[in-house]
Order: sequence, then C-alpha cells, then structure tokens
Amino acid sequence: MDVNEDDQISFDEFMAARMGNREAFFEKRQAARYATNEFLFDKMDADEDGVISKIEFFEAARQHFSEADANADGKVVPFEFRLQRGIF
Ligand SMILES: [Ca+2]
Ligand SMILES: [Ca+2]
Repeated sequence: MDVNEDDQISFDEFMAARMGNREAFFEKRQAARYATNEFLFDKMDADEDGVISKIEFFEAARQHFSEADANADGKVVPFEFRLQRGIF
C-alpha cells in the first residue's frame, strides 16, 4: 500500500489500494453515468430523430409523474417520490 515507501500511507495510496487505479475508478464511474444518461435520452427521444422535442420532453415528464404516483391520486407525496427513486 505504501507505494513510495516513505513509511506513510497517503490518501491517494490508500484509495488506490482500496479501489484499484484511481483514474480508472473515476473513468468507470463516468462511463456508467454516461451510459445511464444516454439510455435516458434514447428513452425520451420517442421518434428516434436524435433530438428531444418539447412534446417528447413533456410526455417523458408526464410518464415519470405517473410512475411516481403509486396510488394514482394525482399527487406525489415524499414517500412515493422516495419509492420511485429507490431510496428505501
Ligand atoms: Ca425526437
Ligand atoms: Ca399519490
């Protein structure tokens, strides 16, 4: 763990040992975030023309709201919001 052998373990040395190469860790996390957003964009771009129109944007928001409104009462309470976001 003490890569530079100075008899101390720096934060970077600790993290590198715990998570592998630090840059690789952040690159992997960034790649996962990119893939998630790419998936979201593709889902919102219903007609697959490479842009999200205002109609597609509001339709995605409406769908998102409907998914969150678990008891279909037209309101999203904090419990439903957390449930949809998988916070439990
Ligand atoms: Ca579109
Ligand atoms: Ca509700």
